[in-house]
Amino acid sequence: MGNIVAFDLGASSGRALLGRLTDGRIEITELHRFSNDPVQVGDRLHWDILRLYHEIKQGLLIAKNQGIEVNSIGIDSWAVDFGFIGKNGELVGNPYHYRDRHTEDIMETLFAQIPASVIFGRTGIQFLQFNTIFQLFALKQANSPWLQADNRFLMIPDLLRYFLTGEMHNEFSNATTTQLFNPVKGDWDAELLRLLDFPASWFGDVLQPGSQAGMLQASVCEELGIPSIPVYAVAEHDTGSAVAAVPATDRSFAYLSCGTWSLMGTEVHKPVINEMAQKLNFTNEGGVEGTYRLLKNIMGLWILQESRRVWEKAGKSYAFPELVQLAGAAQPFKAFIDPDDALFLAPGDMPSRITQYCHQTGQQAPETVGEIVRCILESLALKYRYVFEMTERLSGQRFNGLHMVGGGIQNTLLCQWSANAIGKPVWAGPSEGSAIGNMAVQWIAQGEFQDIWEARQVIRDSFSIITYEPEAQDLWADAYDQFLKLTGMTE
Ligand code: LFR
Repeated sequence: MGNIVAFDLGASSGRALLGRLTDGRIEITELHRFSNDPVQVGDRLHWDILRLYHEIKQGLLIAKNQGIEVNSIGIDSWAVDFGFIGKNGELVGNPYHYRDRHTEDIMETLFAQIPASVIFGRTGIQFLQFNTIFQLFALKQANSPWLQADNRFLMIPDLLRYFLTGEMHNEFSNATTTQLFNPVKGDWDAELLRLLDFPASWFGDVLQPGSQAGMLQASVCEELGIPSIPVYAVAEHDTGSAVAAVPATDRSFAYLSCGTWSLMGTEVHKPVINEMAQKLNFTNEGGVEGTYRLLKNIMGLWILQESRRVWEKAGKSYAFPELVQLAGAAQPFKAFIDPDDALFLAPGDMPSRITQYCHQTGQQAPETVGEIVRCILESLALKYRYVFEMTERLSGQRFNGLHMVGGGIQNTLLCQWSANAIGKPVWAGPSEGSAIGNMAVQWIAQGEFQDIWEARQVIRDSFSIITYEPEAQDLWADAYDQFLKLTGMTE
């Protein structure tokens, strides 16, 4: 069977995975893995988009040098970020990182102009200060030279696809995360664009996942010495690809895509846009085959990743398994944080911010590395319970367990504690969820699978899924009460 390649770009690393279908099973092989290092320039934080493009080409070269004939490729990445292409076809400026501080405090300024309820009502997207709508608004307020009416707006995978193919398209799953797309109309929201004074000419046609979005252009083929191949628009928002790969059997299922972010929710066929969804700040992000992800962002392993970076800078390097081991040995339930407190969004010294949070909430702060990691992981698991129950309430469903996908499932302690916290089984796997979902959409487009449900069946048969049964439920139920009290969350 043909070979396809999924490029999956995460906030700290990217990979090129080769996918093959043999005897009804998916086999994946890593061709290339590279770091994705955000670059701070003065006060601003950027993505190194040209480096990412270089690494994508490296991935194609590696395949060629291994004698692999690639039939098609797809790219997925984090959402919301973008660049502009100028009239001369060139990139205008270096895309900003969504954790850049330029959108701090911007939400209220925008709401004074357009009420939050209008924006939510037209888009169904949760409010996060880094959503594209707020980034563009901040750029406009700063008179950014990017915002010429004849420039074209492309999101990160759109940009990379454009460099490869020379064609400019916006992909659907990512477009919905801008908070400028109207899921009911199925197009950019003309009224919001008018209210914001954003030219409609920035935004192009929106391709559904599974559409062919061009072929490798001649200059790329010449440079790499490879034949031209199709480039597919997949679910280019990595969370969209991850959820496409959830190996559920039940059509009503809850998932947690676990990585730098923890994205928890369920799949729905119609966006849920009502007062409760806005109050609980749930989102409706576009997915594959007309589905939507009714979900909520939880800060995720970011807090741990940043803590590790701080310890490393201080000369103490820890591997993740070592951190998990230290957490396992530390005293349970010593302190709790709300991982989604605004304190934890921007890069920085998380251990100090955890101390600050604990002091503000009258708790004794964790001190040792093990205690700090334990505090982060326990608080995440408890926050999962909170959001799991909200998802049930909002969607009117009861779930009999939780599917966890993504690199975070290598943290077995977190998987076990998640099961303990929600009091239901966790089914963990596959860990390369986004890349596999990216492949699934390419295979559906090529007629290898009939639809996403057939793909999910094959994913279930191809990868090992580990079940974690809940343990120590009474202790975790008590901890949950304390967590709610100390973090000020109400049910
Ligand atoms: C996860 C993710 C989330 C999105 C965040 C920022 O990688 O794509 O879904 O909210 O990154 O783009």
